[in-house]
Amino acid sequence: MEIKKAVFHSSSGNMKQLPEGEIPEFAFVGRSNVGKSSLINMLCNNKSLAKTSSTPGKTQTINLFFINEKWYLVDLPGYGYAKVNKNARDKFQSLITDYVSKRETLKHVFILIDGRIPAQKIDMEFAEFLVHEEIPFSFIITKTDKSKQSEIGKLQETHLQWIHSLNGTDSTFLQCSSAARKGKELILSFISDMLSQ
Ligand SMILES: Nc1nc2c(ncn2[C@@H]2O[C@H](COP(=O)(O)OP(=O)(O)OP(=O)(O)O)[C@@H](O)[C@H]2O)c(=O)[nH]1
Ligand SMILES: [Mg+2]
Repeated sequence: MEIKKAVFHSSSGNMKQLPEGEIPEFAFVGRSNVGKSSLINMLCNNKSLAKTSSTPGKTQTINLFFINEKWYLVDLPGYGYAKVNKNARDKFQSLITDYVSKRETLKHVFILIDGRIPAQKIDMEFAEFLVHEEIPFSFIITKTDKSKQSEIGKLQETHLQWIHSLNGTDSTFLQCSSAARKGKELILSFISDMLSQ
């Protein structure tokens, strides 16, 4: 699939502001600074479509981008910067948990994982939350320009084992580098397959 048209649609601070309708949505979630907004820009060939920043916490709302006049790519705020030690669900802002658990047009969640650092408990806890809520998801390892394939392999294996221990199934892992413009075709063909199901 090629993205021929990508247009900013809306920015919502709560669920009520989201558009009604049947248009399918694909969302990017992950810790702040993992590269969610940069990946949207890379996929859409537009450096300034989603706002990015080296300071964590740039995206604060649910941002919808209308792709090829058929589906939405959804940029969410990051999780994991509030260092509270509550139960897993409370660690994620309610805007994110409400969106992923209640949004009926959400087809698939991509959990973005920073390829430069070891597996983080918070990402696994978020995956656990999605398993519990029965929301389909897969992983995208980001910033692969900054790490060795052997390290990425280890990171993937740790997450695979975790998911397997949670629900007895495997999970899909994709990789990308927005800086090196890698992973675009694979991610778009993955979404395209889901759209045609
Ligand atoms: N080296 C490298 N840096 C990247 C890549 N993708 C994003 N970055 C950098 O990482 C920082 C954060 O990127 P964002 O796309 O704003 O991250 P985000 O996940 O949207 O962050 P929040 O909106 O704060 O949750 C920026 O300084 C980007 O330039 C990548 O593939 N490689
Ligand atoms: Mg962002």
